[in-house]
Amino acid sequence: MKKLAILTLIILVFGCTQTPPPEPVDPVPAERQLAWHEMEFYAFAHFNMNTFTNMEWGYGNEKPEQFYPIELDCRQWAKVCKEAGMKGIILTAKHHDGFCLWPSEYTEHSVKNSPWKNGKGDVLKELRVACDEFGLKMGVYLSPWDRNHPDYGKPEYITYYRNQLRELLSNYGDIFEVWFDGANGGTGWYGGANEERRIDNRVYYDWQNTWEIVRELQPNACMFSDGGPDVRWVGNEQGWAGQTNWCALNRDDLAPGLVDDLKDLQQGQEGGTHWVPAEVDVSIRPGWYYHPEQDDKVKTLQQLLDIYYNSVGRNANLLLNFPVDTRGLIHEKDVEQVMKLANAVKADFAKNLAAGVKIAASDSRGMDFISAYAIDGKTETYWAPNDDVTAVSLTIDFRRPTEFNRFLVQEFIKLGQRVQKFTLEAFVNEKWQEIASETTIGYKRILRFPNVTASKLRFNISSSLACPTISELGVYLATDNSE
Ligand code: FUL
Repeated sequence: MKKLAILTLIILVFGCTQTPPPEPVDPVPAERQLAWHEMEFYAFAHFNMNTFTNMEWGYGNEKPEQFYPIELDCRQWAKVCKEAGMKGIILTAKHHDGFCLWPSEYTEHSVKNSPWKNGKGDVLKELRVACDEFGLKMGVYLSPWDRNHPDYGKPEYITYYRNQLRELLSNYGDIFEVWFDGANGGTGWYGGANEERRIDNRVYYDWQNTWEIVRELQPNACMFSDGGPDVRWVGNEQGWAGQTNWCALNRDDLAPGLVDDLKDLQQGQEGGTHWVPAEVDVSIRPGWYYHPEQDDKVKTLQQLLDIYYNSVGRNANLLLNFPVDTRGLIHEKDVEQVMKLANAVKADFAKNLAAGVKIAASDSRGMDFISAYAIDGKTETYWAPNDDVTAVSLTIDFRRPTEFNRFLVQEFIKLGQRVQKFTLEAFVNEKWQEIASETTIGYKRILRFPNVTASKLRFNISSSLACPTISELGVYLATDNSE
């Protein structure tokens, strides 16, 4: 009875003094972007005319008859991606050479005039069925540059491009991402003109109105380009995001194919106007397209792990490309390597040593934001200190010497990205030792460092745009030993 009275009193006291959540720090992500962040790791499939001509950029004068995969199996792609822990596949529906993997009604330069399935095939449709079977999301790459089309460079081509976009976004179910490439204009076949055509990126595509089509037909899709509007290129194709990486970007200063300072893409812009997170696109082989001579150049496990930690571990999503081969399959060697990566990542994060331990915060804003929420395995709950507290720490007490070499931390990004600087300290031989000093966090940050054995770990946020909001913390002992 007495216990019940005390409990009621506690509930009353805390109930009356309930603290509201922190105010958001703008910019904040849209719902479609929040869903995108959670995908983390998904596949690019470069498969198209170039696969059969052994090219990276076809000129545009290729013949539909050259497209002839004998064992094309989108089910195999989807199975591999699913088993590798990927959440979706983005396919090159049309690359710069203009050949279409679906029977577009606006051109003859498509699968409908190829010998594949006697012109009755549709790769987009097959991919849709395969993605549905394996519970994967599907995305499309529709190259703005088209070296085949006679009207490229003229206003008529924009109508053509938009018609194709409408086809892709109307006939193949839910699309999670639309990829607008930055490579634009130059020499090409252009219906036989064989010339160089330059366009002004800023005005030619009238992007605002092209983007409207995506919003109208697929309101949940994120649009990728050098400068967003929803997801930005990371400024390199080697597989890394900046160690400092803000989701904020002064988006209106950028346009596809027109970026002056790649650093802005690698690191984002603190205080930028819009939420435009980075996506790291990189191929598992040197080329984007399949070249048999690269069969022995598939990235090693160590290279792939570095890519994973330098993308997913640095507040970016990882879009890993498979150059689908001439049979129409993801090559055995690529499958082998991506599975090595998947197994290593799984092993690295098999056991969160911070789950269920004692955790204490130097400040907390109340019952709904206690430090235990940072280690409850749920990203919807978070720890936050009081409003004006921007330097604050969380101490994890393992109660016994514990060995670890990875630290994972996530901000509750619904309220914006806030943390500007943080350090990690380990309590070793009765003394605090700094083991890392870093800048941003964002959706997810993972640190790799040499093995440390400590009884406590202190996570210090030393500066933040407003009080920090931390949704998850993880401490792990990875076996791969990469740093
Ligand atoms: C680049 C393109 O030019 C490459 O061919 C490839 O598609 C890559 C993903 O984007 O800009």
